[in-house]
Amino acid sequence: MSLSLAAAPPSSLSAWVDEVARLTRPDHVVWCDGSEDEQRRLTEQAVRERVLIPLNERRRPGCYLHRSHPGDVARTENATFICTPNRDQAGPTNNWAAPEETYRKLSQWLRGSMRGRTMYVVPYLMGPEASEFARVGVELTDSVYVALNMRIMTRMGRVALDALGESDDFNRGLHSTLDLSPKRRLICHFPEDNAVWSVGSGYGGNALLSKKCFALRIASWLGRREGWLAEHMLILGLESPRGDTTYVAAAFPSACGKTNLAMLMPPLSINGWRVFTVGDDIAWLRVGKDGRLWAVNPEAGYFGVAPGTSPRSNPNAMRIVEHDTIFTNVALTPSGDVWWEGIGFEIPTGTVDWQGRPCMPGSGQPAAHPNSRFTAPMTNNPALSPHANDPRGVPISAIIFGGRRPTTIPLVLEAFDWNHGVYLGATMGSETTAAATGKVGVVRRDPMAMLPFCGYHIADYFAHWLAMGPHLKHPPKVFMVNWFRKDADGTFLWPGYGENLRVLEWIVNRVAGRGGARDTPVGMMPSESDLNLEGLGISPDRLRAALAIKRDEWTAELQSQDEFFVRLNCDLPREIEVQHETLSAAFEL
Ligand code: OXD
Ligand code: MN
Repeated sequence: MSLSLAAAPPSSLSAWVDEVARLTRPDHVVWCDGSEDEQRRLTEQAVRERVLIPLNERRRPGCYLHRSHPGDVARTENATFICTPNRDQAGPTNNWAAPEETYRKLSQWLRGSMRGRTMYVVPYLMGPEASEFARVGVELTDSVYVALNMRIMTRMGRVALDALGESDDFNRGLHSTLDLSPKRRLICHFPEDNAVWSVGSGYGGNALLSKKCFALRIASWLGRREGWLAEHMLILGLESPRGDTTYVAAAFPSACGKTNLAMLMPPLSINGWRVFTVGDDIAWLRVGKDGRLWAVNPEAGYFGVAPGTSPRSNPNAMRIVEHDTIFTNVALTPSGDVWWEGIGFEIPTGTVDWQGRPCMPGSGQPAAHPNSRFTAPMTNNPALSPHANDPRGVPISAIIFGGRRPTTIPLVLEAFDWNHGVYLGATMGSETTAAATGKVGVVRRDPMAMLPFCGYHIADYFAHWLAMGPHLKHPPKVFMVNWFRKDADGTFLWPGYGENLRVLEWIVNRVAGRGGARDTPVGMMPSESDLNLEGLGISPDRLRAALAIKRDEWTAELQSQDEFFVRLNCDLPREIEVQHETLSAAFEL
């Protein structure tokens, strides 16, 4: 075993690295320092080993394509476990396994698993340097693809070891791809040990342990213990024509355009507004000394879904992926460029699909995998917020919950108060797509978009949200939005994309105490005249339909919420029940 040390780690870190190396038996152990020189060396090695395919250097400088194992293309929720001393701590929405037994089983799988391989020691910092929010993680991985992605997604290397100093307070992440067999694939979280062991998958959400595993599942546990929140939220700054900026955090389940909203480009018809991205996926939130809620994006890069990304849907993302980007499972054109469904131009003749096979247009097989991705540094973003690296974070004035709902949920509504806002988040849902379930139009409840990411009992999670309220002297206002309501013909009522800024403008006005609203049983809502509709050309009928509250739809909604609560089979906080009862009474149910 050869060892190259770029920095002096604390002895507890070295001892743990040695212990894992004794178990997994790598030929080499490489400590990553995060330098450009190291990135060049690892990239060259990945190209030699055919893990990365270089793209056309003129068209996409510094860009590479990775093709994953065809059976390893997405997060595997059924193989994801929370390992707490007792099952109840994980709650009814998580898979649970006993910690000791799981360590024993995985240790057997891992024995000698890195023979003939290199083990990369990847220290990383989540959150800006010198920030109260920041936490250190160290991932030990036998995948050079993971090491290179981690360098984009986090502040990786020396900076993390410096932040760690002599402390042994860091997330211990152990990752081995084994033979990528789904039969030996497990992603196990040990919240009490601040540890994650992930085996048998090289896919982002399973293998980049900083992201869903540490920054959401483990961090949500730490947040509950320490009085803060780790959320599946984008953060954006909205600069008004007057020059003041309002920061908003927003939670949406997958496939609801979260990255697009985080990078929204104001339409030409709305003058003077600018949107800045702080984060596109994860927010860590704390109560500041001033009684406001402050947030950082713990990540340093974007792991975005490629299909559907186009100059129309997300012009900033198209600029972001022009250089220094790793693409995973997209199609490759004959000129060495990338292509995916919905990119906005025809597929070039001779393109090969995500598995390297000739594309057969008309075969029904997509050229890019539907979950193909780009990994790009946030510094590529032309709309990056100047506060993305601010150790203090940004003050959040509004929290937005949203989902894909063809009926029922209006374009926008505002919660009456914090507790009502928590109820809106707790009852969030989104329509599943045919691709995901085989069934269209089924609403999957996804509280705060955290169903797959909450590292502990979901009822305790609601209680934690409610308990944050009294600590917030100036709580953010809470909103619910729905860009996806349809008419009877199945056509979207609201144009979406950049036009969503009109809804954000109303939200900013409400936060500033300016915008008008009327009370309805479900929350406060704008009238037509409260929204800036200049240059939009939406008919009054369609707008009315987008804002409508229909009793029959809400009767079904409340019943579906009831079914969800029953399925949770747990002690919901009384306050959530009170909100539900109040709403039912308002509809005289
Ligand atoms: C993601 C997800 O990859 O939510 O961000 O699945
Ligand atoms: Mn996500």
